[in-house]
Amino acid sequence: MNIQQLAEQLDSAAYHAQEMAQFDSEGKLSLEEAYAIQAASVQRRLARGERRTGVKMGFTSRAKMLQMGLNDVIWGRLTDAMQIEEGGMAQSHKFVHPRCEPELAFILKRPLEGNVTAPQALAAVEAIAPALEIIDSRYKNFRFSLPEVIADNASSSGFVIGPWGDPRQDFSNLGLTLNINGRVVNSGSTAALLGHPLRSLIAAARLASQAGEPLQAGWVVLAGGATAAEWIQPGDYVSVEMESLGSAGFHLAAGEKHV
Ligand code: OOG
Ligand code: MG
Repeated sequence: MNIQQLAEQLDSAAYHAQEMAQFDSEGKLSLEEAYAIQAASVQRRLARGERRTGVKMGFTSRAKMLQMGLNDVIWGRLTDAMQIEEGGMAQSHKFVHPRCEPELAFILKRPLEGNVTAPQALAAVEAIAPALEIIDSRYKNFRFSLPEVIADNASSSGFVIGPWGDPRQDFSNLGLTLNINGRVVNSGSTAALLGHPLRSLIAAARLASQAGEPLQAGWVVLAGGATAAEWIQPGDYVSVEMESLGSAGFHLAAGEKHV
């Protein structure tokens, strides 16, 4: 299988919300090859008219590394079609087996390229917000090796962003909860994200630049799940509550799968 063929398979699995078999469960592909597959699959989304809007970071917390059994920070590409309006409705037929996790989002007012310092990163941030990511691995049983999850655009599927807040406040250790139907299912802190969420943004700037796609003004960066992810079901209302920044939520609608 070559890179284009795998990209097409993954893109089609995501488009039709149909699971596919793992193709490299032993993790033999190089990370370069895996990111090349990711880039080619996202290229297909752009060719259908989606617009690139940012980057998501993965495995930036211990909770997520432990849950998925992988220890390397990864990243994926976000498009406008993945964003769900705050308080809005996500269509369940668009997902294979969705999970949700609480995140912190950055939006940039300036490009951020290469190896940057924490003050440089912060100076490029327009605002921060509580966010939710819906991850949906295209692989059967949500199981994958490191190259496989990278090729699958780091399970990117959907995200919701809450109210934008002032980044000139201490957001290093904000308490947060993930709630399903009003019940707290997970709790944690933004400190879970590499010790400080800004480190996740710094890593995003470096990794995106290495890929030749440096972070742009106006782009969103999702800093990674601060707690383990939880399965979500049609009919659920899912929300994140973050100390001082507020909350964000969405409904997962019931619906038939399209094939
Ligand atoms: C991979 C994506 C990881 C995060 O925030 O850590 C991720 C996965 O867990 O399926 O989005
Ligand atoms: Mg995530």
